[in-house]
Order: sequence, then C-alpha cells, then structure tokens
Amino acid sequence: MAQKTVSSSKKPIPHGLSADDCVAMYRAMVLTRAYDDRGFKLQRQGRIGFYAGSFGEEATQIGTAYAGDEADWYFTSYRQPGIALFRGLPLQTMMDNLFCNSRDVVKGRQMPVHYTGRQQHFLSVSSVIGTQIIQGVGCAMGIKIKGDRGVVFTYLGDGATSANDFHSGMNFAGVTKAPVIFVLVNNQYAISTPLSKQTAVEVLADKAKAYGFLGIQVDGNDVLAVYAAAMDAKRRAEAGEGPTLLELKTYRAGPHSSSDDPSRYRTEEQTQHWLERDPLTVLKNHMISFGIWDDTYETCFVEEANAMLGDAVKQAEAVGEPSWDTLFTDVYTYKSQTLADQEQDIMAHEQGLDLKNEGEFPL
Ligand SMILES: Cc1ncc(C[n+]2csc(CCOP(=O)(O)OP(=O)(O)O)c2C)c(N)n1
Repeated sequence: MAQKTVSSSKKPIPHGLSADDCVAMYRAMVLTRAYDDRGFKLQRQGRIGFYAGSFGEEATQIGTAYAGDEADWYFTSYRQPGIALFRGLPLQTMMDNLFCNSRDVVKGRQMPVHYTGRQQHFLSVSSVIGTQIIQGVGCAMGIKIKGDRGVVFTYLGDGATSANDFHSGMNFAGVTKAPVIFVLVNNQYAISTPLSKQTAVEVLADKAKAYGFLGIQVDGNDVLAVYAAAMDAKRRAEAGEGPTLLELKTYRAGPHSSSDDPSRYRTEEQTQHWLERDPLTVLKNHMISFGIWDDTYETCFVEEANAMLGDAVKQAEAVGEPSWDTLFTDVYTYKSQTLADQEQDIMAHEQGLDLKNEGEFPL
C-alpha cells in the first residue's frame, strides 16, 4: 500500500476536501478501471457471457458516489460499477453476478453487470433504458412523503433522455419537488447513435428548465467538479428545494459492451482526443498542483486492485452454476400445475428418463 506524502501545498484543495479524500477518490477510480478491464478480459476468454464497461467515465461515478452517504439511494444503469464498489457492495458479490454462479444474489437470472444490493440501497439494475429514472423518482417521492432522511441518485445516459420515462420522471420530480438528483452521464453515444442524432439541443442540462428545476452541465472528467456539483444538488434536495439535473459531459472511451465494435462508427483519433483528458490524469494533475501526489499511487493501487480482482475471480469461478431447480423457486408463492409439470419433466430429463412431453413444453 502506498504511503501518502504530503508536501507543502501549492494550491489549496477545494470543496472542503482533504488530501486523504483525493487519494481515496483516485484509488476508487483505479479500482473501477481495473474492474472494467478484468470484466472485458473475462468475457473475451469465454469465462463470462457479457460485459459493459465504463472506461473514461470513472469520475462521473466516484464524484457522485463520494457525495452520497448511507441514507441515500442509488438507481444506476449497467455502466456504473464504480458506484456499487464505492457504496460498499462487496467485490465478491459483484463478481458472483458476472459469473451468474449459485452464490449470485439473483441466482443467474439477470445478465452480468446487473448488480443489486439491498443493504447498500443499490437498486437492481435494469437493462431497459430509462427504467431507473422513474424508479428513482418514485423512491424520492416516498422519502418526501414519509419524511425519511436521504436523497436519490438516479443515473441515465444521453440516449435515455429520448425515452418516455425521462419525461414522466422529470415531470413528477419537478411537480413534487422530490429529493432526486438526475445524474445524466452524457458520454456522447447511445451504442452507435451520436448525440447529434439524439437531440436538437446543444446542452442536455437545458431540458430541466421545461420541468421547473435546475439543470447544470459539469465537466464529467473532473472528479472534483463532479463532487462539488453533486454536493450542491444534494444540499438543495435535502433542503426541500427539489431535484437537479446534473449533466456530466464525458466520453465512453471503450465499446458500448462486449457485443460492440466502436471502430464501425467512430474514429480512433476521436477517442484519443478524449483520452487526453482521462479522468485519472485530470485528478493526478490536480493532486500534483495541491502538492499531494505520490508516484507510487499509480503502481500500488493498480497492483492492489488486480490482486483483489484475481482473488474474487478465483472464488467466483470455484462456485458452480445455480442448480436447475432454482428456476422454479422465488417466482410464485404457489406453484401452478403447469409449472409443476415442467419441473417434473426437467427432473425426469436430469435423471436420464424420457421427457413426458418430448418436443414440446406444456403451456
Ligand atoms: C427501452 C430500450 N430501448 C432500447 C434498448 C437497447 N439499448 C441498450 S443500451 C442502449 C443505449 C443507451 O444509451 P445511453 O442511454 O446513452 O446510455 P449508455 O449506454 O451510453 O451509458 C440501447 C438503445 C434498451 N435496452 N431499452
């Protein structure tokens, strides 16, 4: 583990943050990147079925996660592993989901990268674009009605602003002044659809005006700027001043998912241009200017992350798949005759007997 060396500060650290906070953010961003890297490699090796990464978007995750606390709620898309990691979802639980093994919380019934963490207020990820917008707003309305503590962070992409749920969620949030922060991760692509074909507006944050609340655009590659904006939004939500649309402008530097080839629709030069503002480098430069950078962070945190990941992979792989009979549990309180018949058929098949209904399943 790296030792922090604090030399005489050149620039003051802003936003009430300390040197330790900056180091913790950097470390969390390194872990997020290493996790994504491992996820893609596991998929390419045929060890897991699917992966969707967040390479280049680490600051959007750690900046907002750092602003949250245990009373808050997180409704993410499939592209925010850093939120889950930072808000305390165990790495092993996440790896078990990637392998869809028998220890997976949802027993392999979700795709990989669809995490869930009840204790951490981390809501089950939906693949369906925009779902988490209305789920998050509903939760925030509930918090307000019950007078509970906490705010909701709900994450969406630029593509999700074209979903019907965007209008429904934003409108209800504005009318009810629900304590919700819409974290709009504008990574400029919805798979292969560029932002210019998604919307006619210049700045997505402007859409908040139509719903009667504040929208601001922030440099999504600068974790300190993201943190400051998220803290402001949280303060407003807690003070009863309602929602904020936080547009974090960034770039999806990797493929949409393991099923995508971005070279089909954009140039390497464009990606390289954005990587000049790699969020890890941006934070490193900030830390240098504060006089708190230590070169060993780069190597030590990567080594630490890779060791943790290697261990989690080994453990997740050692656990078998969920057994077939879990298909029939946790779905209905009472099993219908149809389900009972299907269960019997599979059991017979498993025991090497002929299927009762060979060639067709009873409907
Ligand atoms: C309702 C719906 N329509 C289409 C899809 C297929 N789909 C999966 S991801 C995606 C792009 C989403 O883009 P964006 O909201 O910008 O988020 P990003 O993937 O860039 O993080 C689409 C269209 C879907 N999952 N759900």
